[in-house]
Amino acid sequence: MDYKTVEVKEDIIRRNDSTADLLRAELKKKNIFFINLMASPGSGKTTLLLHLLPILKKKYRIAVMEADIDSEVDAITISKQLDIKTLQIHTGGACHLTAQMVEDALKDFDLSDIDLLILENIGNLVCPAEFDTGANMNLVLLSIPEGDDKPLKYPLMFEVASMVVATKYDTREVFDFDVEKFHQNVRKRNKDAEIFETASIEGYGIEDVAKALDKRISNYLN
Ligand SMILES: Nc1nc2c(ncn2[C@@H]2O[C@H](COP(=O)(O)OP(=O)(O)OP(=O)(O)O)[C@@H](O)[C@H]2O)c(=O)[nH]1
Ligand SMILES: [Mg+2]
Repeated sequence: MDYKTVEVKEDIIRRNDSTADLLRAELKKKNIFFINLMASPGSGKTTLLLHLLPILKKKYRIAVMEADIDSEVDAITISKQLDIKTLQIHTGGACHLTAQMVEDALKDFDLSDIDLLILENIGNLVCPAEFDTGANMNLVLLSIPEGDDKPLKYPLMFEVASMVVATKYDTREVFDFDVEKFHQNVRKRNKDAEIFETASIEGYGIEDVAKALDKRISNYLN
């Protein structure tokens, strides 16, 4: 049979990059700092936000976009517990968000009184890393139960990170997590990313993450 194969991935990613650049410029005009939060399913993204945002909320007006394949669970949790403006995005099966999907979602969102926009991306350690969402930084989490070797096995996620935060630090002994090895493995993928350890429920390390984020946000905003 006669057939043809067409490589489309590179073009999709190139087009996404230019949409992301335009979106970043639009948000800059509105004086909004945009954080893309990425990690595996159940790694503690929402729980970290629940403990981190009350600190950042003292200084910044925050909105959260929750991206999931389905359900409103995380959006309801954030808006109820933190009284923060929240938007739920459904991808209908897709395992990542493109910049276009973010831009489309933001059309229905009033950003006029917002300084800080946070996207909790779909729980996935692979696909979301491939797509620039238009964010100013990628905040990547790795939960202790996943293991200290994950930066070696899922390189791109750790390469695109500005900050890497280990979560569920309270479980490190049960899961035999080697913190030094974790740092070394992140460094193999990324020379510059700031690295933190947190246990959200106990509040461990949260102030340090908030301080580091505050520095980046305040440097960016007018
Ligand atoms: N022991 C411990 N458990 C935690 C910690 N942070 C989160 N968890 C638990 O981990 C589970 C998943 O947490 P979520 O915050 O829902 O994780 P998520 O990454 O937002 O999950 P998805 O949005 O479904 O991908 C919950 O049962 C949390 O209570 C922590 O610091 N320590
Ligand atoms: Mg969540």
